Amino acid sequence: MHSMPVALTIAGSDPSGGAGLQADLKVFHQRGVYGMSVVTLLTVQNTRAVQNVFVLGPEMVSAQLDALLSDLPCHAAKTGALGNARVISEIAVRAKSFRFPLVVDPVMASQHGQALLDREAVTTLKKELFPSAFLITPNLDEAESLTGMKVRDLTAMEKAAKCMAQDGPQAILIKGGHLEGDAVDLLYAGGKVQLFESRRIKTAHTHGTGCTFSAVITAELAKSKPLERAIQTAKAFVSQALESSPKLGQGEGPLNLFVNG
Ligand code: PXL
Repeated sequence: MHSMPVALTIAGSDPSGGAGLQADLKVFHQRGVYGMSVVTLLTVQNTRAVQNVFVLGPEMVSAQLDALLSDLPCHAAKTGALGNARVISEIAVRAKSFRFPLVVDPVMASQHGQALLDREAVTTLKKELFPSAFLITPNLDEAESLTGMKVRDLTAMEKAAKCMAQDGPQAILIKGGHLEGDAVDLLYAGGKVQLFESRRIKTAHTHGTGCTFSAVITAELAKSKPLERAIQTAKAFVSQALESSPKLGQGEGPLNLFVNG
């Protein structure tokens, strides 16, 4: 364990503080990890809707990254919403020399369905960034976009994970949160399949669930925890955070990021 574990999020801004880089930083802090952030895009949003998205120029993204990594330590990083192919390419060039695990959360849309990634950028994500990823964490919709397969049950999840492994990430975790029944996630790593189950929690307040989940995993990796432990911690954290969501705002509110998971 590092004396002060440090994690980095490369993600979009959600000014409502429930998702995006704001959620990531809160989660890093809550898990005892010093958090840094590189902004890729700005959203104008509240719990009701995303009103606008502005993607930064790739040179601004890479300049932020270079400023941080030429100065501060970093023990794990994650990516969230990346906006477009040019931003992804800039990050991918640098990710080749990361000496710490990179978690790629292939965010494609906001909670309300607003696109946070161009269609053409999906190919760039797969071809350029996935080879440097330690872990990718697609949900069912993202797994479908990434593979062109229908992914709605465990058998298809296993097939899709094996398909995505060919793009180069060391581990693939497909989140089954939108399956019928219990939430079952499927991990494919080192040629092995493993399932992680948790109870389904009924709540309208799910804004930032995916960001929170991948941020907990990244924080645990920054503390040198093994991947399976990190996933278990993330599932427990998200379950508790959903169960005790503070019901803020008039739309789909944030989770309770004060839990101990
Ligand atoms: O949860 C996906 C996500 C990621 N990044 C930003 C978002 C959202 C969802 O709303 O706003 C900036």
